[in-house]
Amino acid sequence: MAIEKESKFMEWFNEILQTAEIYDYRYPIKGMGVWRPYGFLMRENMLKIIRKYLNETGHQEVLFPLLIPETNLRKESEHITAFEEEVYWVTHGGKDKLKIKYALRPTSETAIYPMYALWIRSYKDLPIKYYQVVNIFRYETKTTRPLIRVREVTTFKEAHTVHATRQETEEQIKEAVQVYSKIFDELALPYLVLKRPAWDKFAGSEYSVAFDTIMPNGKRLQIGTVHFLGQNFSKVFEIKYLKPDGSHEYVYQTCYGISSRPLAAVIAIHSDERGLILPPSISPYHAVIIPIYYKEGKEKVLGYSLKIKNKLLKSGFRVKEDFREEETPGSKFYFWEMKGIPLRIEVGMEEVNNQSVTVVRRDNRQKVRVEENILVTKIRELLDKIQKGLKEKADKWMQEKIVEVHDLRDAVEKIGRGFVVKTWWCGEEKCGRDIEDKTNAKVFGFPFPWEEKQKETSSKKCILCGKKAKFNIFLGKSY
Ligand code: P5A
Ligand code: ZN
Repeated sequence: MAIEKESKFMEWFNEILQTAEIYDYRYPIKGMGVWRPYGFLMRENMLKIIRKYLNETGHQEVLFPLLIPETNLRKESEHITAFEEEVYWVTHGGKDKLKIKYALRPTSETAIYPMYALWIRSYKDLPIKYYQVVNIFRYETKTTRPLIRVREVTTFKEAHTVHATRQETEEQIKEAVQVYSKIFDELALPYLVLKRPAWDKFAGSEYSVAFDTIMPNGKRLQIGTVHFLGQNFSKVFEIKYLKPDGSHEYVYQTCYGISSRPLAAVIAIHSDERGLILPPSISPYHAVIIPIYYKEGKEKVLGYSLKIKNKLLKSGFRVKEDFREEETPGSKFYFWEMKGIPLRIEVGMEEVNNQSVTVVRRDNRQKVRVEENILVTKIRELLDKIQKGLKEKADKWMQEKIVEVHDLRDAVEKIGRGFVVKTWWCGEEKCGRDIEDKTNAKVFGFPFPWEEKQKETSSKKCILCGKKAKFNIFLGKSY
């Protein structure tokens, strides 16, 4: 790649999306882009991982309409106040002006909850753990960026759960955090799990927990959020249930969501100067087979390449062969390295004669000769190593991006140099907001769950007012 990733991150990012043919952002509506086949496969693989972890914890998939009547969207006041400026409205059906205009869902609470009110009658109907995978629309006012801040989020995975008690709902938050942790681990992403400060919670929630990662330029990217809604929505949508004792109570709710952002983070964090490095978990192909031959060996080399391919396909690997005649092996190496395929399998006459292949890792470019009789085991082992190696490297990288500071000037200086700072805060909202103003940065929040992580705080002081600290916070620039 011609552009340097850390210093000119956004340019680098735009270039890689184009060159690797992932997502084309030149669609003639701002904030909307096109998934190309290669990106589509990455998106599919990510979706499979998310569905796997949601399904195995008892979440069930549903599908609601795209349009929400204005009257419903307006019911929860905090929610509509926050989303008002971001809603796309459908005002006409053909030539007819609609009596009640419809919103293109900016998120689906107000689409789903009126139906929950119809479905939920008694405690026997609870809990409900539904999710859907849909596109949502937000007329974002901040600078839009491909995959990171779009106006059409094309693969929004949103879960909406309903519970009988506050206690059970708190447990659900923990389950969601666990599920999301597993998902991001499998994407080999480094992340912080933080409870957001009150002034930055999801509109309509009691509190929000967010997963944050750090991009190569030092900016925080929120890659997923989990919200405790309490009874805020159930009270306005009249979602009540009959308790075993015969009385009625409003239900408690949570919701949580993931967009295309984790994919942006995967692309950004693991790649190097040669292009993408994809974790095997979401790479469109685990391995690409490249034949190397001169005129005489062609048939034998191609035949053996196909044999290897079929063997790997049968064992469940995603494999592609590149038999293009018009390209040299060298240019194919270069091409698939840029595309980030974890393993390159080279097959030449020597390999044919020795019933073996040569395998090259994308992450560290190590080359090994692998006998055909142990091919499947060896490929699995190499992919595991790459997967784990990427996660470890990324975790370490992120830790190095976080530095501890104890005074405001130091914080400003470190943030200016592309770091995220770890510091302490008294817990007063006014103080927190002043910290944001004075550092021209955002308070990301404090570690979740808080109770288990506050030991080291007792001896610390608030970075602004100097009073006894209550929270260890993270602070930095943000998308
Ligand atoms: C949770 C799911 C919600 O909308 N309702 C249903 C809740 N939460 S959220 O925080 O507003 O969004 C969830 C995640 O989506 C990402 N995200 C976006 N990604 C790309 N472009 C956007 N315009 C955009 N808006 C939100 C964030 O990662 C967020 O965590
Ligand atoms: Zn303070």
